[in-house]
Amino acid sequence: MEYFLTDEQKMIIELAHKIAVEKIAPVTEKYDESGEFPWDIVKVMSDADLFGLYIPEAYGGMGGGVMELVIAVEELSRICGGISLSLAATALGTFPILLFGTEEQKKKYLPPLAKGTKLAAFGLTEANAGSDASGIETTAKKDGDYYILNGTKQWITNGGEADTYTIIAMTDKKKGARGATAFILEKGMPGFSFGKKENKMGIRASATRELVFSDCKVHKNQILGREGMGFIVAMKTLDQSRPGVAAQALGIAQGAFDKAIEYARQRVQFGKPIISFQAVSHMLADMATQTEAARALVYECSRLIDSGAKDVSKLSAMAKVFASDVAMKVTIDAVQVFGGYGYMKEYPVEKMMRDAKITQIYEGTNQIQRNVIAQELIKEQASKK
Ligand code: COS
Repeated sequence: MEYFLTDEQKMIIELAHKIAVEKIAPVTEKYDESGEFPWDIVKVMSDADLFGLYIPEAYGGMGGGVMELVIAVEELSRICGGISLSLAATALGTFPILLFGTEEQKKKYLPPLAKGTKLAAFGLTEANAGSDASGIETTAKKDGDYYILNGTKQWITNGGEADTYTIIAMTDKKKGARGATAFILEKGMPGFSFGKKENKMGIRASATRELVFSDCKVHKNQILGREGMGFIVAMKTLDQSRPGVAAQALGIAQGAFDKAIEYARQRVQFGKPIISFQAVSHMLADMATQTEAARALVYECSRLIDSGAKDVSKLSAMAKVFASDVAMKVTIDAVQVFGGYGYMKEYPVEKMMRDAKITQIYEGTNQIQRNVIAQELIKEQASKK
């Protein structure tokens, strides 16, 4: 399909493709097995300026937007949805600073994130607060010009590897969602430590850890936005970052389809390549159609965000829910096309199926995305009366 990409965007895709094929493909299995963090590939991506794609030039970035980020994440995810996450999760941790940071905060934190010499992470989720994000229990108690943070964040992508963290904590529990505040924290601050690295089903090249705050003293200058604005910071951040998850899912789907069609052309049964059987070719037709539809939605949503549109929650949730459901379906079907071989670790599609699953869960489960979409539809109807 023709998406009227600019020459610059086509170059980003070419560059990300080259990195994915030449640098990432040879090591995906290694990192999937070991679960180590792929710092060598992060270095390659940072040397190619991929970390700066969506960050303004004034802060050391390339001056693009969500669309530039999304096409790079998609291309990298075609080969490895775990390694590409070092970039997408850094964007998730960077958006709050881009959206709500003061000039001083932006000047301090964005340049190393744009260069990829430092990574970022976003700390909202807790053991008892996943979908119910306003139920967080981490507290930030005011103490003069400082806040004292106590609590534990769970399942934080890039946790322990990142240097810069946006953390949402309760400054006034009584106020519910309006009592949360967002802070920028740095690795190495006294009272800020990390829990064990999680052993996951998929995206195993990505680091997921707890963040533990034990009387961690943070200056009020580290607040993003204002005290009490943390929930809005989180929600606006997720509106911007969900297309990144969608792009990761889209890339995984495309990668699985690429492998499945190649295999279906080569695999001979009953004297013919299996692609010549309608049962298989119709599966491939559906996989290609669904992936293309996901791409159209993800690109449209990214462009809407980049146009400066204020209300992007609905489309952002639609892109995330659709692309991730497509990724799950397409990767399951890719395993099916491969048959018994698809179930074996020597072939790439079982990893893609494991990697796809998380895209239906994180940055808001797909059930929550449907709630967001439904809420927006109700609002639209009400405004028509
Ligand atoms: N932009 C701006 N404001 C928003 C917003 C958005 N996208 N979404 C909600 N808000 C505002 C609401 O307008 C409301 O403001 P008021 O207090 O002024 O009325 C406030 O935030 C609270 O919203 P709401 O009442 O809808 O909050 P709920 O506690 O019911 O939660 C959901 C809403 C479920 C949508 C939210 O908790 C959520 O997104 N959960 C999933 C969290 C998630 O994605 N976790 C993954 C973590 S990152 S890997």
